[in-house]
Amino acid sequence: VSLELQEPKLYKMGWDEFFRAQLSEDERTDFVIARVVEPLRGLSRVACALGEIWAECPDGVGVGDWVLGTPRGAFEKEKRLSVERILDRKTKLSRTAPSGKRFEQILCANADAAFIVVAMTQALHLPGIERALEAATIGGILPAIVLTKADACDNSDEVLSEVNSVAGGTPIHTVSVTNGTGLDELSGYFGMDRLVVLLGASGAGKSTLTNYFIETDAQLVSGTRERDEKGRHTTTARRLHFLPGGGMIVDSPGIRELQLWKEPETPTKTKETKKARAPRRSSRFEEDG
Ligand SMILES: Nc1nc2c(ncn2[C@@H]2O[C@H](COP(=O)(O)OP(=O)(O)OP(=O)(O)O)[C@@H](O)[C@H]2O)c(=O)[nH]1
Ligand SMILES: [Mg+2]
Repeated sequence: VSLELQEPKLYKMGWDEFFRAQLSEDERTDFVIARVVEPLRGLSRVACALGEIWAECPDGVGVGDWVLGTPRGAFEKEKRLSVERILDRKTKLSRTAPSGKRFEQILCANADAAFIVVAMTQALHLPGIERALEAATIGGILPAIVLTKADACDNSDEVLSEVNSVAGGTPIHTVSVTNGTGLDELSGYFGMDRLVVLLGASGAGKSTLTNYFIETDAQLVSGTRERDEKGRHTTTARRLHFLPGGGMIVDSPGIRELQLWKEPETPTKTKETKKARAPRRSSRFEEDG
């Protein structure tokens, strides 16, 4: 399958010169290019010029990754891709996996913007917001803070000024899906086929926002506990969705803890240095549950 034939569809999925430039001459003629929409154990879901298909992906693949593979069997019929390699990432949102110190977990690859989603009705956790901002910035992603459930908040000014104190100039948007307010302001982030990843605690309203933008009820939503407004970890997988008007959104499971990932130091060759163990590959399935 030639690249030229695939590209009109790929551009709508965020394909650009950054990724194109990584392909060799051979890879421009014989391979299928796809974007990972849902990494799963075993086969993952990827979107390509033919639509959404199954793919065998290497370990360490993240939602949003661009991959390159060969069709297995009769491509049209079997619709299965054998992925050969993951293209270099333009941006990366990652953290240290919740259970251990040696895993890098990819929360999203190649996102253009990150919405740090915070419910105005939940107790604010300012250090969490700061860490999310830092993770986005380190990964090369434009962050924005989205304060949700404005309709159910009676101390908006207070919340806004507290969040403002840690925002460091990051844009803050106050929205309500219930009332339909503030949402138009967010549309700009999806323009030009860009990818926005949602990050935030359980119950913050990420899936509700996702459903609003994709104009379906694809993502399950459930109520928060009355006692403390905490969520129930309803979303359990990372999934990329296409907006009807262009652009993409990644809904994520609620984050309990966002520990920044640090690359292990590369060992210098001195007498004392023992052979440093390579870090284990990212566990893409480890979630806060
Ligand atoms: N009043 C009000 N409630 C909202 C709004 N947006 C979401 N909610 C409610 O908040 C609760 C949690 O919403 P979800 O979208 O499931 O939250 P989530 O961030 O996806 O949660 P997890 O999947 O557990 O991480 C649901 O009961 C929603 O109906 C809003 O704008 N106003
Ligand atoms: Mg959810």
